Formats: sequence, C-alpha cells, structure tokens
Amino acid sequence: MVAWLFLSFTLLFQSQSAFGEIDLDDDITSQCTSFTTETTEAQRNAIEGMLAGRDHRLWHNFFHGVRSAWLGLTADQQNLLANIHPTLVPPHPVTNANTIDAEDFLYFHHQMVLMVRRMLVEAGQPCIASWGTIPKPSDTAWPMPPLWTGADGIVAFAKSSAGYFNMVGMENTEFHNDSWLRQQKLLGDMGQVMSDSLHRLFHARFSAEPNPSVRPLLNISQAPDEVFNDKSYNNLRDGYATTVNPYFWKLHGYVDDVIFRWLKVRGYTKIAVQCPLTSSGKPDPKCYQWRGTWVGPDPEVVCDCPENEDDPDHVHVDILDKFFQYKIDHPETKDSLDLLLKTIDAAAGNPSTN
Ligand SMILES: [Cu+2]
Repeated sequence: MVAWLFLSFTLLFQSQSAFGEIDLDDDITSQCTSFTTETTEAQRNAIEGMLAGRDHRLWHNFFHGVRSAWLGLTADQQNLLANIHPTLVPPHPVTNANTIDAEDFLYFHHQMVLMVRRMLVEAGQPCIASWGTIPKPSDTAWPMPPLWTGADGIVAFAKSSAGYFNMVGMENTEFHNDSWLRQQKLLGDMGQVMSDSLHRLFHARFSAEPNPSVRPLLNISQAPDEVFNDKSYNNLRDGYATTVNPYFWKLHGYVDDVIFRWLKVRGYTKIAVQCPLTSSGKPDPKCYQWRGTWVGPDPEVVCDCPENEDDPDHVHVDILDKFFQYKIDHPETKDSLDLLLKTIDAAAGNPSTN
C-alpha cells in the first residue's frame, strides 16, 4: 500500500521550481525528474487506470458532495452517513462564517496532486507541470474545447472572451497579486475565493461536451453503468469524472501553486499538518499549520483490505459498497439511503442536475 496520506502527515511540502527558494520540502515533488507542459500517452497510462477506477471516482465525488450537502442534511441523514463510514463526516462543513472547510478543499486536492506525482515517479515518467498562468485563447497545447448546444450559463460565460478576461482579472488582482494574497489571513480565506470563483470558471472553460451527456444519479439499487467508469468518461464538471481529465491536473496544479504564493507573501517557509516546535519549545512561526485536513472517504481507508490483491481475503470494498452493505443490514433504511445518495451526488455537481 502506498501510504501517501500518512507520509503527508510527517513530510513538509515543496512546490516546484518557481517557489524553490521556500523550504517546503516534499519528497515526491523533489523526485520529479522533470515537468512536461503537455501530457504524453505514457503519462496518462500511468495514472488513468487508477483515477478512472470506481473507488477513486467515488472518493472525489463524495468529498465534494458531502462537503456541499452536509449542512442541508437532516440530523438523521448525518447520523446515517456517520454509521455507514466515519470518513463521511466532514469536520468543517462549508459555512460562510469561517474558511477552514476551504483549507479542506485545498488540502484534499494538494494530496491528489502529490498522489499523481507519486504515480508518475513510480512509473519512471516525468511529472505534469501546472499551468503557470491561465492559458491564452491562442494556446495550442491546451486549447479551450468549443461551446456546445445546451451547455449551461456558466460554461457559456467561461468560454466567452468576457469570461477569459474575467479570469485574467482575478489572476492579476488576486491570485498572483502579492498584496491581495497578503490580506488573506488564513490559507482557507484564499481557498474559499479560489474555490468559488477562478477554480469554478477553470472547470467550466476547459470542459468539453460530455459523452454520455447525462450520468444518472447514484442510487441504492445498482452500481453505475460501466460506461461511466471508462477512462473516456472524463467530464470536467462531474465530480465522478473530472479527475480523469488531463486538464484537471493542469488547473489543480495552478490552484496548488497559489498555496505557495500565499505562504511566501505571508512570510511562511513551511507548511505542515503538525508544525515542528522551535528549540525553545514554541511553535515555529515560519511554519503554517494546516487547519483543514479532511479528505473524505479515502479508498485505502474505506477498503481496509490486504495489500496483496492475490490474498484470498482480498475483497475490494469502496464507499458505494458500504452503502449497499448498509442496505442489506438495515433494509428499513433503503428509501432513506437512496435519497441520501442522490442528494450527495447532486451536490457534487452532477451535470444532470445543474
Ligand atoms: Cu475536486
């Protein structure tokens, strides 16, 4: 088992070269032999098998869906989730009152970026470079897929030239602007603005016409059709599909780099889940300690299965299987479970519902 999550609890992080002067040490990024602008077939082959798997799709989808839906759920629904699996309980539900949940958003995707880098390093492949700036409309390596009939309003806007200039404006006045970054006291303050604005427009601008056009909402009676687990199903606006899309790694690399911009202008030289103490026993003031580190139903934690897939005890279990099992054990909850699944899936941005 690649215990990447646990490693991350002890390691500090290092961004790629643009911020190399900051000691944000992370062993995986430093093991990237090089970074490519475009993605090659060999790179995609190294990561797509894992990312297109049902357990990883569900992980990303449930992270976003539970995070968004939580405060709208009844106490019974929240308890149901806790009973199905403890990783389904977000410690910092999304509110406007604080921004720790937005650190969860940054932390989760930061871990995903590291996970992909780790897979590439293990496959002997170069890593994928982040977008340094928003790609120009003339960019041929990462062209904007065309608008399609029936696309919703945010897609039409993000793909327009007004949308492009709106995004560039945010880059200039906020995310690449030192004085704006300095005003964001917590990392999550920046993360909340990023998540709701530029990040959302990135997903909309670089999305392509979905194929199939609609994914039925998850339900308690059957697993998703295999067509939605094929690597070709990589709709950038569906939480169940977006991580399989090569654009996802470019835009989330961009988001990740803004973490390092923020650290730098706020005077931090390290970021860690547990910052070390200085020699006088005080917290290191140069180390920013993550406040939000929830990652949702991590497949390795949910499965809790033997490392060796040939082990006769190896039964692969993902978070949807946990729902199915719960239905078998508690048949009286079937309708509640079905509604809950659909609610969470819809909140993750399933395009059949928005
Ligand atoms: Cu995401």
